[in-house]
Amino acid sequence: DGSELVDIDNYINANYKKPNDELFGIAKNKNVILISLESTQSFVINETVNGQEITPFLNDFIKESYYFDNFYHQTAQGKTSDSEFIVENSLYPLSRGAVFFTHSGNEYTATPDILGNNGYYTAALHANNKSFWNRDIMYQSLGYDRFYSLPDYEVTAENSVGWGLKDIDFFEQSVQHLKEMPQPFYAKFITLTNHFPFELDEEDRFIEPYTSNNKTVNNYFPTVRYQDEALKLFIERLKAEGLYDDSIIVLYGDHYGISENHNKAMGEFLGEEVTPYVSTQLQRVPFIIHIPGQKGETISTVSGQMDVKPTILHLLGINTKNNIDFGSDLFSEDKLEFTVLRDGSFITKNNIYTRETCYDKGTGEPTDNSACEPYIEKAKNELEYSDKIIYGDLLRFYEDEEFRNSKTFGNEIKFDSN
Ligand code: GP9
Ligand code: MN
Repeated sequence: DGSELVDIDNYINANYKKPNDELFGIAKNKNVILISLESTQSFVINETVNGQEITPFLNDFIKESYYFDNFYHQTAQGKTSDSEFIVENSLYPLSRGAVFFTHSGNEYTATPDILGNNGYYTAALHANNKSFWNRDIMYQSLGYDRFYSLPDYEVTAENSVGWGLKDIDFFEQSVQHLKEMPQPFYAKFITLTNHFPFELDEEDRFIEPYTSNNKTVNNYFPTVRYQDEALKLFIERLKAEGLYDDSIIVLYGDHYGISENHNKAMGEFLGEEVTPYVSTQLQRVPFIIHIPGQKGETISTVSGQMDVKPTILHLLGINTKNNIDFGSDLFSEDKLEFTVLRDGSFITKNNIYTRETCYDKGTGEPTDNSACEPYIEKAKNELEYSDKIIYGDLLRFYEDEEFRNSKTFGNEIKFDSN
């Protein structure tokens, strides 16, 4: 039965944060263009290599958008697929394996599903084999109407590099698909060129590589720069097609690009040793929301991929009060600054807890455990609750009448002074 879900639901309810009055529904019925930025970490934003900007387009774009500079990826072995899972379900991925493979048959209440019920057409676009990461199966469980995959693109030797179709060509060809979609649409784009080992053709190299003795780290910068160019051209196309003003554009980094194997060269680039503290801070990925007519601002609230689902839904004016979301609306005035990574590390306003050590964010040095102590149990609980949902396929009880009734009962016996 759904009794296990009732406990979890009580926890979720207690953590629910009400939406920001001014922004709730600000983008009602607008299209949503969601873009997954392959291997893009926050440290490249507003940064240079050999004196040249790494992300000139994004550096400008964030000035007219909401930019979250303390936003963490929460992925594990499922990499890109984990990021998709987290972003659209507000659940944690699994600590081993990829939930896209292991639990694709579960019931979910994912963003595409919800938006489909709210009059949206939903599509995922990615120029790779449809079965990669089991996407063709999982996307059905997430509620997608359509998956534009490899056969929907013209892929040749000339327009490919590394893992496949180059980002510029991917976006260019995707505009055609976008134009054919009924509106409002929710369209998710998954980029590819900035993928390990960061291969690039000479003609696509807008900046020179970094110069350390680590090829991976060196080559990362030109592919990030290439992706930035692809984004610039895509936005220009959206403007030309008249789609820009009718859409909110949401970008997020999927996971790290530079693993801990490259700490030495990364330390060289950053000018500081990559300690466990620095390494955790390197798990920040860009999160950007552009809303037509809104000036935007940089927001430094501690946040993670988990928070994307309720944030988007609230902007579209869709209530999330009854959802089983572990994240919360990033615009909510009482958002708790607390983000848990899949390895059990967590980040609060003033501290980072990783490898059983509590760090002070002011100094980056280990500090007394007492500052982290109150959150240790909470972090563990969240991961366990989320795992229970996935292993027990508990969201299948979500629509269940018995669960609904017990839930209503639970709510009614609470005293609410409002
Ligand atoms: C593959 C692409 C890359 O389709 O999403 O996957 P990754 O290796 O980053 O998980
Ligand atoms: Mn990826």
